[in-house]
Amino acid sequence: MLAAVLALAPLAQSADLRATVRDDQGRAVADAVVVAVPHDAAPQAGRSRAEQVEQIDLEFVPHVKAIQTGTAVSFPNRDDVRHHVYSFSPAKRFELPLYVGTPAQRVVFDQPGVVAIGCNIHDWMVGYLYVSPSPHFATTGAQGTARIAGLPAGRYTVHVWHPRLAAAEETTRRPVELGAEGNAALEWVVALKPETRVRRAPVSRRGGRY
Ligand SMILES: [Cu+2]
Repeated sequence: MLAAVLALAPLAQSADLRATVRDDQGRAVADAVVVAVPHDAAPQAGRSRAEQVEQIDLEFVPHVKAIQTGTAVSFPNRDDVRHHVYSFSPAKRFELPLYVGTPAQRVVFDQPGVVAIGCNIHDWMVGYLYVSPSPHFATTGAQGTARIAGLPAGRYTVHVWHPRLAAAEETTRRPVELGAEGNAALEWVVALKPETRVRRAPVSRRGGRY
């Protein structure tokens, strides 16, 4: 009986989830990953499109990137100095020895978790890959907002990660049900640890040793 009624109802095919992340001073938080984990659906196959983390002006671009588990990522060097990209993170240890241009080797991130990446030459270069089993994620921009588009109707747990998150990621969990009402909006206020990046050395972009 109930199933018949549901079958006749105009079901929303998909919804958008809009997320806003602020710190405890009320400032917009950029580079926060927002992940929606469906309660029912089994994880879908990885996104086929190629992903990349560039090195531009001696920084990783983007600083934080979310990918689905199983995604291959390339690390193109857009600078005219050499980089030596590596990670010691348990979710993925890898090393791309000194290179210019785009290394032929793409790195497959086959374990969920956070992978911190660095450069052996430029100590201040730090980036993060957030490897998510769920295909539904987005990263906040300068305004502290992110939009996860095209979520199938259903129940989700949504959580937030940021490199400087003071509390455990689990504390950000929020349940949300997306149904015929369509789009939803969620807001987080998170405490962030102070920035502790290594100070950038005065390296010339041109004529450098590497
Ligand atoms: Cu470098």
